[in-house]
This record gives sequence, structure tokens and C-alpha cells, in this order.
Amino acid sequence: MNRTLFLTTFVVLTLTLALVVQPVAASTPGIQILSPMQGATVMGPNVTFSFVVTNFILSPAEIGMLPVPGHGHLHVILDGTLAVITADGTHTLMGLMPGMHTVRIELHQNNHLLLTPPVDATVTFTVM
Ligand SMILES: [Cu+2]
Repeated sequence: MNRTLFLTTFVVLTLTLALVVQPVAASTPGIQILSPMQGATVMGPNVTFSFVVTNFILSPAEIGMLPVPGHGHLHVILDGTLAVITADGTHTLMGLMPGMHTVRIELHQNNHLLLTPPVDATVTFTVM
């Protein structure tokens, strides 16, 4: 085998191996609202939300700081209006009026920008 053919074979094999063994892409961030459940009727006027965030670090100390991949906080949107910024796993919204409400919880980067693509969860519930 001449040197050129050897090198060509080496490069092809290396590239093939690199394609085969490339690491699995980092897991995608996610959020799930545990309570209240979709369509639930709950006692008001204060409603506690619990949620679980996966593949994303909630970092209260970094709110307003430079973005760090995989770090950030939550924006809680009540009926289309930002209600609170938090990095906790639960939050109690106070003084909800009786009736139907929608809460969307979004993952945000440290600098308050949405993730790309956006990651959020929405629940609609009724306060009695
Ligand atoms: Cu923010």
C-alpha cells in the first residue's frame, strides 16, 4: 500500500468512526406542571403551583446575569401577563379571582431571554 492510499484510508476510517461514535446530543430541557392539574377546580384566592424542570438548572443567583447554557429561571405568566420571576419548584399566586385562569410557565436564560426553541408548560384551571 503506498503512502497516499494509506493516508486516504486512514482519514476515511477516522471520519467514519467519528460519525459513528459522536456523543448523544445533550438532553433537551423540559418543564411539567404537576399541580394544579389541567382542568382542575381549586380553592382560591391563593393557588400553589408545583412543577418539575428537567435537564435545566434553576439558578436564582444568576437571574439577570450573562447566559450560561443549561442554566436559568422561570417566568410565570397568569392570563397573559407576567406574574412572577422565580427559580423555585413551587410558587403560590395570591388573590386569584373566581373563574377560569391560564398559567404558562416558561424557561428563561439568565438574561431573561427565552430558550431557543422556547420551552414552556401551560395549565388551565378554575378558581372557586
Ligand atoms: Cu427572566
